[in-house]
Amino acid sequence: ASRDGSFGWTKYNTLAEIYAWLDEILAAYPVITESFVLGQSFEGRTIRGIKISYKSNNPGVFIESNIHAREWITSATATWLINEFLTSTDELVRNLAESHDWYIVPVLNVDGFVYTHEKDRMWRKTRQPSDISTCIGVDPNRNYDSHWMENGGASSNPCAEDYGGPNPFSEPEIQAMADFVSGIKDKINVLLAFHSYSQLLLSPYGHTSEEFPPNFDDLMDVAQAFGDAVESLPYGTVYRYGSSAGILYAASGATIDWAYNEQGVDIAYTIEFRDTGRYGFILPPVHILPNAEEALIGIAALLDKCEELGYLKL
Ligand code: 0X9
Ligand code: ZN
Repeated sequence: ASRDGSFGWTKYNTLAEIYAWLDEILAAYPVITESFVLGQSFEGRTIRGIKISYKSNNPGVFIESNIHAREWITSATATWLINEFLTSTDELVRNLAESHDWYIVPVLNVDGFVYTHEKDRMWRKTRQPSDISTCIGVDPNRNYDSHWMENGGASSNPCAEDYGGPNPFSEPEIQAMADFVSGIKDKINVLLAFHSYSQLLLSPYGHTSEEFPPNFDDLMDVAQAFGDAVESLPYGTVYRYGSSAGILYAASGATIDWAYNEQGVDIAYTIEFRDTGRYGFILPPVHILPNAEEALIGIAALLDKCEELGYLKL
């Protein structure tokens, strides 16, 4: 089956389909791409990623996707981006693809993702049982050891959707992510965490709205570049931006805050994709291509602004 025929981004794919497609891509572009493994999930699945690198000494961009199981638009978008970076003949895309090293994990919460396909479409968390409750799973985006459980940014109730876990890194998926990213942190200039929905670009901090990160003005300039670029497309889609705790709600122990605070990644955002609530997590597949195109154009503008502000130095 041709990649375009079987994986045309007209439907949402299962983990098995995504991994089979990844293998085809890796086989088709053996020089440019490299497979990597973050580790194993609680249920024993492999958490896979792909590195795309056209030349040495490029700034690094890490994309984490589908940490929340039900946010299917994120892995659909991440896989489309991988395909564009490898196959597009558009000048803007070629330049974007070839002037950065890309580390892309299409599905981080693999157990939860499979569960959304097989049992409960609205599942969010991991699938590890609790010692103190019959409720299952931890919110993986509350499980990092940066301001873990602070300021009401996560729940200590195992039945809550934002349960932070019994301790930081209780979830093997998050421990694996932390181990991998900390091992290459000097190569990572920008980290983007894909989520849905609400059309937002969220910067650190998540744990408090009382304080702002040292380079907050730059983070907002970069976010505005993303927003302006997306809005200029024919769809006219509007993204709002601000700090996570400032414009959304307190969320402590999230990926971007850990990357920013503990790993020295100075540019880190949570991107909440389409829509603004009409369909929410159950976004019809007809949105995949326009959402992905917005992500591409937005990320291109975001990285241009990062370059201009001096954030892509090696
Ligand atoms: O609550 C979350 O984890 C994210 N929203 S979602 O609807 N996709 O669950 C927002 C997290 C943003 N906060 C930080 N990154 N700190
Ligand atoms: Zn999410």
